[in-house]
Amino acid sequence: MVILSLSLGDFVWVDTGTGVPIGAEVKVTDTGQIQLLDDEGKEHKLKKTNEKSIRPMHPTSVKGVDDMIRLGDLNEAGLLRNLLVRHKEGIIYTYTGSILVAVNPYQLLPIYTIEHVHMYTDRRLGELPPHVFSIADSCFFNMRRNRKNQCCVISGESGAGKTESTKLMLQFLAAVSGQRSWIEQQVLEANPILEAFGNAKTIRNDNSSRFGKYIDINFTKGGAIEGARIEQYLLEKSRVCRQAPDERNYHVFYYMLMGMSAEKKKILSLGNAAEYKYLTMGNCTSCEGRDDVKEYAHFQSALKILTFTENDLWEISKLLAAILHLGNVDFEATIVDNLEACNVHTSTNFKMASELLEVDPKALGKGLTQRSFQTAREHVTKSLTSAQAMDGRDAFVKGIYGRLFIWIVEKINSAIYKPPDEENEAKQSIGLLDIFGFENFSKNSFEQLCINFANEQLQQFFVKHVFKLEQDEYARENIVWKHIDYQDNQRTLDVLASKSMNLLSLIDEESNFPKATDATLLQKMNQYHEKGGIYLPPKNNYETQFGIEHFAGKVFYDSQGFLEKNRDTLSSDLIKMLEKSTNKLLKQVFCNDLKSTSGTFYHSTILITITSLDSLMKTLTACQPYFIRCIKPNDFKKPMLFDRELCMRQLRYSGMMETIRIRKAGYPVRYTFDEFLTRYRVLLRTSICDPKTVKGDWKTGKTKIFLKDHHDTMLEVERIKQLNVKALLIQKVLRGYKYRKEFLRKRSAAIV
Ligand code: AD9
Ligand code: MG
Repeated sequence: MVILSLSLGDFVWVDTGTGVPIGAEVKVTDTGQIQLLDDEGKEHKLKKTNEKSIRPMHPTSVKGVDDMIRLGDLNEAGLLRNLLVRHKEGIIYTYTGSILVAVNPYQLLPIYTIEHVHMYTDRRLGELPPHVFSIADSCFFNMRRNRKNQCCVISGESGAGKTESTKLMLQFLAAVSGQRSWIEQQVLEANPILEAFGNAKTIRNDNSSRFGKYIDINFTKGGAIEGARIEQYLLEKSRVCRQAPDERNYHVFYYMLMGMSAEKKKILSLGNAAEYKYLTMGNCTSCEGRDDVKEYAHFQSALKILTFTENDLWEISKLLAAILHLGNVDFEATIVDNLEACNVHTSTNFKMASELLEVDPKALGKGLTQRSFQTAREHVTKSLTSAQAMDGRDAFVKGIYGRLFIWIVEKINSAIYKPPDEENEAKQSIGLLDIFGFENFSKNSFEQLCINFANEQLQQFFVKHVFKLEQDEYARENIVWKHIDYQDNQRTLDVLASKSMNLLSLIDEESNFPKATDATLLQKMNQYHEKGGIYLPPKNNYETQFGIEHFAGKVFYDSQGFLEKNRDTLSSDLIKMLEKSTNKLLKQVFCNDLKSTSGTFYHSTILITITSLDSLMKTLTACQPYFIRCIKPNDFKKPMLFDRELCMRQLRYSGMMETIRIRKAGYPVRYTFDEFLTRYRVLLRTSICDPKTVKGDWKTGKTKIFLKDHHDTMLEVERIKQLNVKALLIQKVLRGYKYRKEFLRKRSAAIV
């Protein structure tokens, strides 16, 4: 009987019937009774606990292991407890082979010092405890060893720690690539600028990235950082005009209002955050733990480092101030020719907005309250209702901010990116991908659909790399292999973007029909996808919500506003007005629109998203990838709190269980015979080539040799040792040679 064989201090699994079995220790109570104390501090009386629900725990699960593939209890409970016991001890990193799992500690840990950088430099993965620096070092090492570009895909939901991990990777790469040079500093300081314009406080994360980024860091042949290029994806523009409760607009607005000198603010006629509608929609203007004054100072110094001039900052501030003033502009409803119309309420805000945009106030007023269009025969002007005018104003503001953001990223790139010259061969590079995490709010809209689509693509990249290509190659190389099943999200991607009449193409097509509405869109989606199972149609004809079965769970989207959001239309009257503006920066950020002769300013958000994600996938596919899976341990941004259910959900949808299985059974490192021989020839006469030493599980295929991660580490460590021994020998020989030459010289001198 299991219970009777238990002794004090033993660890067991208890299945409480409520989910994944929990770990528990056998203890004795004050009254001398034996009981189980589980990982959450709950007591279980042995008498009441059904003995069938108790299983002994494998020793590896008691204290936890560095690499999940070493777990004896290879099941969900084992995997979850491993992260939990480590988290309790403040250990946030765990490997699954070469994939890093990082649990957000929500506190500053003393593990990112320069000593840690040195410690992890030029050490193979697995030699030291798991660390994000080790992944960065491996990317750097492999880039040089295999002469192949590397990338690191950092995923996880909002607040899980992707952006922080990206910054730590960058910090490490900058430190190991050489002395702190100007370009390295520039690459590092691009971040505070991007975050000022693209990050905001949300309910999930006080510094949530509202755009995706891919930083491609270029290195010289010697391994020094030569430059970098930043690609940005899908900034959430709606946040500039609207924020959900307890959320803020982009950081930069608050920085400016808190940090700018009083004189400058006066010129821009700026007050406090509380005075602006665009900053108070979420009823939250400050962010605990974030000092906007200090951040503004940092932002300003970063701008200088990235070669933005004082004047650039002033011009940017003018546009930001114009946005805030525009947000406070009111419209008065009137009736013209029996039709609803509106007038701009001429306030200081309105005057300041036109002054800062350097446009004629009359033209701005007209542009905001009327819309002109061309019919077959004539040019017609139509008055807008005040609601329409407000929408048009918001679209204008989003247009300015979105283009300003793109201009800023381009300007940063012009400072840090050195295009390859003709003589130079292609650069070596390491790319870091940090996008917005998967989102599922109580109300989801078009923005969430785009974000989640991007996350589906990334998940597919992971699935392809870790499961599909891997197992295909075993088959090609005739390696004996038992297929491992995995959750493939390809079907969701097909419904979203590949199948004919896929959801994204339907949205885009409908956006092209002037008469289409969100309701007609929904009808079409129902018509083509009702029965597939991935698309979940609305429950009845009045419902505007549809659902999608994503890899990370079901998400319901409200179709209202989809077409308008995808069209992202800007009034052609306002664009025409900008032609006459004397504001240089404003004209520059709109230069493509001003050049356009089509007369419509319709950008398909979906088309832009698909095109940029396709190009990202191509880039990633051409690299050797590393993966970091960030896990958010609780919803309260609290240290030392590990919500088992929340973590289990993330581990499940990221496919961690199957990943461990394949990494445990598989051979993720491979070389062609030639490559292998060239690299490890030095080990030929060492004990490592003795079949007794090289026990274990490696395989030879038709053209390649297949290894486990730990073999690779062992071979590299031994190789370096041998090379060092050889180098010492050579030194000795050379020294002997020098000594002998000197001796002969002296002797012949003596003879003479
Ligand atoms: V989002 O999808 O952009 O909303 P991220 O990027 O995944 O999200 P982020 O990196 O911003 O999350 O982390 C959220 C917060 O967790 C940070 O602001 C830190 O306060 C905290 N964090 C994350 N990682 C670490 C860490 N390694 N050490 C200390 C951390 N704190
Ligand atoms: Mg982020």
